[in-house]
This record gives sequence, structure tokens and C-alpha cells, in this order.
Amino acid sequence: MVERGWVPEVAELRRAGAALEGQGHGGLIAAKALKALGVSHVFTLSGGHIFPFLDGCHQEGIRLVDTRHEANAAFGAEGWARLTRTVGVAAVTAGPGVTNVISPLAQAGANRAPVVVLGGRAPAFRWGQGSLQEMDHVPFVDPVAPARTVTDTSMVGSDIVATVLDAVTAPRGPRFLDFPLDVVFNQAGLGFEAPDLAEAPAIDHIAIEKIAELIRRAERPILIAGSNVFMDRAEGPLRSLVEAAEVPVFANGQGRGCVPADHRLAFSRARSRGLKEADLVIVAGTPLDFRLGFGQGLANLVHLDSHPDLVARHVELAASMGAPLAGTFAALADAIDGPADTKAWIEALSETEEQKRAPAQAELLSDSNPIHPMRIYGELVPLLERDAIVIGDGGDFVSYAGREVPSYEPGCWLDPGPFGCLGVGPGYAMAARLAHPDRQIALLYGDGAIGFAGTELESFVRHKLPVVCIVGNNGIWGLEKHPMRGLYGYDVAADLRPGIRYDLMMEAFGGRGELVTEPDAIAPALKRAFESGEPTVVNVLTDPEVAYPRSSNLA
Ligand SMILES: Cc1ncc(C[n+]2csc(CCOP(=O)(O)OP(=O)(O)O)c2C)c(N)n1
Ligand SMILES: [Mg+2]
Repeated sequence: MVERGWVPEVAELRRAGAALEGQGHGGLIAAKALKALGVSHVFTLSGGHIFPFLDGCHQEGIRLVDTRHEANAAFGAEGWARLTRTVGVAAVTAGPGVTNVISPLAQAGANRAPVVVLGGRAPAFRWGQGSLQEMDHVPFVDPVAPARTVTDTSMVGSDIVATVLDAVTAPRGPRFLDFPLDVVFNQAGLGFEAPDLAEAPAIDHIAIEKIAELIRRAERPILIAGSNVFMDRAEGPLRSLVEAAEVPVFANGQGRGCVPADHRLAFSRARSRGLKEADLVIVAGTPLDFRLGFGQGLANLVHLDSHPDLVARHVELAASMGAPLAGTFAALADAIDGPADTKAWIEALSETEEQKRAPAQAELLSDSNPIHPMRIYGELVPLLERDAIVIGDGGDFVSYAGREVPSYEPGCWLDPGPFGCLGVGPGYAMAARLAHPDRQIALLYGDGAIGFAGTELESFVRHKLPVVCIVGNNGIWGLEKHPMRGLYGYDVAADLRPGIRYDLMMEAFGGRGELVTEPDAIAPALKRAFESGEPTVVNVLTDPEVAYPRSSNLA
């Protein structure tokens, strides 16, 4: 059977659901269903409406990861989903608990991340009488994440199972269920049922032959690998395909590391040349959005994604396929009969790659003071192990990282993706630390970004999650200040107070803090942070005059 990403075995679920005897409250029923689905962690912030869920998870040994704001619980669930390629679950209280997770649900939607949020809800038997936190969530959540109210205690388990299966099946995405207080506090039988799974979309062999022919004929092909390559668990077949066909690969989002950054066919800095000069552009597992110039003006454009609904309709395509990417790559690798002659093209791209690397070298080694933000990466990258997970939450500071931090394995890089929501860092980093307790976790923070969810530094300490947070502290909203100056000749609403002691904030919460003001002090501070085994903020004061060189891409 072809890999289609993580989908639980329905027959096993049915057996587990049927084997459950006895009665329990709705929260226990929910927890038993989650456990049968393999859920080991639930991100949450408490509230009376969801006490039964908390009790159920506690009884079933599901780890509750509680945060200081619901958004960060939901970002935790999204981070978990995107790193483990399984479902990420959050439980939040009625009313404001639910309104607080709208941005994370929207972001999970843009990233096609299988997140399930379980919401409390005012009691059904008093509906309309003005209960505490009473609000019908479904009409405003549903446009962001398909949403439904569970109306019967005996359906709690079955509804959760059906919702999780739906969320993890391509085209994946976030889902929301809310549970009236009486429904979760009441008792019912513990068992649950599981629905039939939809068949995975089939491979279209005529399209495979057409794409294989395009590959055979191409002299200058490129392939862009995006997040769904990772989510479909298709990195192995991808690598077989590009090696068989000798096609250079560029990565988008979580496609990073699907072909290791030091593989001879992996490219990054030559991307604009690659896109401009290619005679065949295969985009796999990512939408043809602003990150790819909306797919405009590309020669022989082929779009492959996990499901027909994900295939672009706004550009003309030479060919396309909406089916699990592992199967598509494997079928293509079979269909091409030997590598195309792309040697000259690979050499040309390698030259561009080298040319573009040279100017960055000087910045990575810069000993200017105030510190050049690139110098931080000059020091950090050599300290990172091959499987280190790097998370970006910020503007310019993270843009530099996107360019300079290589991924050697899939699932080593996490940023907000095309929805671009600041404040994701702590949720993502908690998920990373919990999912991979033995790996280095580096959270790259702009000083603006840290303000959104900075109190979660306390959650790192409380949950004993040794994340290394590195703040590129330039005292400004850099990604806004510089472009605004460029556009209007001045800037407004773009300053923060310079030199804020985020390191002391972490110390106040019980973690480690280090202030770095000299370039030579960066590496020792980072080493101490990784070796300490404690959550640490390394607060590096950087030069506010340095702006990331970008071409505007707002629309
Ligand atoms: C929730 C949210 N609000 C606002 C923005 C717009 N925005 C994008 S980058 C940025 C500046 C980030 O500043 P900082 O984190 O300090 O990083 P720097 O650019 O200074 O390195 C802003 C305000 C956003 N993407 N998300
Ligand atoms: Mg800043």
C-alpha cells in the first residue's frame, strides 16, 4: 500500500472502541478515544467547562501541557501536528477560550496542519438564558476550521474519532468540536465507533506518463518540495525520484531537509535563477502562492499535491496530480528510464549557489558592534547537530535564519508559514521539545515576536522543557520599520524600547538568561545554553540599522 501520511488503522480503532466496557463522563470517554488514536499530549489552559477533559486525560495518562494563553496551547497542537505528522490536540474553555484560538486555527488551515481543538461550551439545557461564557462558537469558527457541536454524551468518543480521521486525511487541516457542559459532565457508555475511511485519491497513470515525458525532455528542470512532501511521509520516494532523474531540488516550508541540504541535488540560493531559467518547474506539496510568485511566468509548470483539491486552478499547468505524493514520486521514478542530461544545468546552478554564498560569509564573520544579526548564525550553525530543530518566530531575524540555517533531515525547521502569525514560537518549541526530548531545540525570536507570548517562558520552566531561545534584539519591528522607511521616507509605529532585558524576564520565571553585547561572546553563551539542560534566553543586542535585503511580496 502506498504511504498516504499518518492515518490510524480503522479496524484497530473499532476493536478498541468495542472492547471498552462500563460508563464514564464525557471527558473520560473523550480521553479513551484520544488514547486509542495514539494521542499522548493535549495542550490546554484550564476552565471549568473542560474539567471533565482534564480529568479524563489525567486518568488515561495523557500528558496535559498547560499554557498561559489558549493561543499558545493551539500553536502547541499545530507544532505537534507538523513535527510528528500525526494529529495535534488542544482543549480550551468555552467563550474566550475559543475566541483566543482563532489565529492558531487560521494558521493551521493555511499550513494544512491536522489540528483538533476541543472546546467547552455553555450547558445545552440552559441555552439562551445567559450562562457564563455562553456563545455559539460554530458560526465564527467554521469558516476557519470545520466546526460542530457534540450534542449527546454517548457520541463523544465516536465524534472525536471521526473528526481526527477527517483532520489527518488529505487534504488535511484543522477541525473544531465543542461540547456543552452537560454533555461532558454527564455519563454514558465508554465505547466508540469509527467511520470508514475515504479511499486515497488514485494515481492517474496518463498524467504520470505525461510528467515523465516532460522530465525526459527537460534540459533545465527543477523541483520545489513543500510541506506536504513531509506530511505525506514522501521524502524517501522524493529522493529516489530526483536521484533517478538528476533534478535539482529547492525546498519550501517543511519540505526543508526532505533532501538533505548537503546533497549534491539540493539548492537554496540559486532559487531565483532556477525559477527564471528552468524549462520545467515541478512544484510538489505546496500551493502556488506568493512564495512562488503565484506560479506566474514559469515554463512548463507541473503541480503535484496530496489531494485534487490542493492542485492550483489560477495558473495554466502543463500537468498535475492530486494523490499521495509518495505514490506519485514512486510512479514517476519508475516511469522515467534513466537520468536526463542535466549536468550543465546542475553545474550552472552550483556556480550561482557558490557566488551567492560568498558575500554572506563576510556577514557571518562580521565583528562589527552593534552586532550584525548574521553573526549570530555564523556562531549558531556550527553548534547545531544534524537533527537540531530550529523554530523561527520573528521578522528579519528569522528571514536570515531561513537563508542560513541548513536542514539535513526532514522536520527540522518550523516557521509560521504563509499565514505568518507572530507569537507561534513558544507553542511550537514546547511541541518540539516534548516530541523530541533528545534533540537540540533552538527558538529564534525577534524582540517584537517575543512580546506576543513571552509569558510562556514560564511554561518552559514549569514543564521542564530546555529550549534555547535566541533573541535577535534590535529594538524595532525590523521587517516593518525598514520597508516603511523605503516606501514613505519615514517610519511610524515601528519602534520598541532598545536593549530590553528579555534574559532577566526568563530569570524572573526561574530559567537561565544571558545578555550578549559583544560578537565574541555569542558562541560561549550559546554553548552554555545548550549544555545547561535548562530553558535559556540568550538575549543578543543587534544592530537596528541592518535590514534584510528583500523584494516586497505583500500581494
Ligand atoms: C500577529 C502578527 N502581527 C503583525 C505581523 C506583521 N509583522 C510581520 S514581521 C513584523 C516585525 C517583527 O519584528 P521582530 O520580531 O522584532 O523581528 P525583526 O524584524 O525586528 O527581526 C511584524 C510586525 C504579523 N506577521 N503577525
Ligand atoms: Mg526586532
